[in-house]
Amino acid sequence: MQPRMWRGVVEEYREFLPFTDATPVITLREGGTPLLESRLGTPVGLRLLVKYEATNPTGSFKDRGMTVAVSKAAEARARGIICASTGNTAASAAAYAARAGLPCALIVPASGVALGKLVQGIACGATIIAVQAAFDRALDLVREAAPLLGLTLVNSVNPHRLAGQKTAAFEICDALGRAPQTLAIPVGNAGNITAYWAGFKEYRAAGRSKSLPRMVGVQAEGAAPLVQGHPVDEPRTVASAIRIGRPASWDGAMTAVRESGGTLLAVTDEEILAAQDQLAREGIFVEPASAASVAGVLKMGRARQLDGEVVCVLTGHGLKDPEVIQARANLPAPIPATLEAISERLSLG
Ligand code: AN7
Repeated sequence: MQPRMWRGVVEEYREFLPFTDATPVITLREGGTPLLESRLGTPVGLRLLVKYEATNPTGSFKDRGMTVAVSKAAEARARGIICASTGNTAASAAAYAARAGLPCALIVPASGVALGKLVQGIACGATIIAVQAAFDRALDLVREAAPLLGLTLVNSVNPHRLAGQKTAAFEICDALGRAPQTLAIPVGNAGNITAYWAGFKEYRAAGRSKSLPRMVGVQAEGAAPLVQGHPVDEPRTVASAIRIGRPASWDGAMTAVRESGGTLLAVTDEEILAAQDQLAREGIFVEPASAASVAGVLKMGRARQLDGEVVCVLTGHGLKDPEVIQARANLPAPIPATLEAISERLSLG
């Protein structure tokens, strides 16, 4: 038998990416993530599939863009990379910088970044700088600082990030043999929805899929600038990854929704946490930001605003944010290590 191994998004989709023979491929063999059937669509009459991006090397979709951005930085002989982040971009940048042997600086909000994301940066040897501000200010800062410091900015304002992230749309089309009817996705800085839409269009133009999906972008109610039509100064939501008030790819998100005949909607923190629980009860553990896409689809399904087949993007792993689960469920108190004590604990009633 021919040996076969997933090669990572650059080698799998090289013809769609800005690589030449001179570009080193900095990869952790990201991508190739599962498309899973979920039971949650049934009660609202939907066929619900989820693209489980948590199985990427650092546990989020960010790795797809980071492999491209860091490869291009290495090609350009960058001194190092820098980003602002609500957590997942930071974890991914740290891992790919380590892979490339490049220094990495992470500027993060002093409060609200999930612990599981910060420790990834520490473990990979990045320099972490916590600033007394929210994400939007941190992004302004790194956009100014990067050229002054001679560092490559790897936030999604770097077009190589979006080029890599569009490979998720390719994978969905490859798995289904066509584009889905509807694609639902959580929206923070709006890079991912922009990248998916570009991916679906490019794949159709290349003759690799025949249709385009309707794009549904979901924001958290307290951090929903695109839904409200204006920036939000103090974004608030339990979904810390998408606690963003001034999305950098604002126009990209609006274009995706308009061109695809889609929509934007907001969901409450309660709806987000309920969707996170429901997904976990079928074995799919995601962080709150990811559950927003499912919460939005279930909301639209109940209101009979959606039918047919929907693919929800589940952007990041639940393991990164244990505090959010712990806040709602106590860990069990220890009992004596005896058969009797265990039987007693397991007996219902
Ligand atoms: C799990 O890591 O912005 O709309 O700095 O971590 O492309 O911003 C994370 C965003 C969705 C939103 N789900 O994607 C960061 C950061 C998860 C995320 C989003 C993020 P974009």
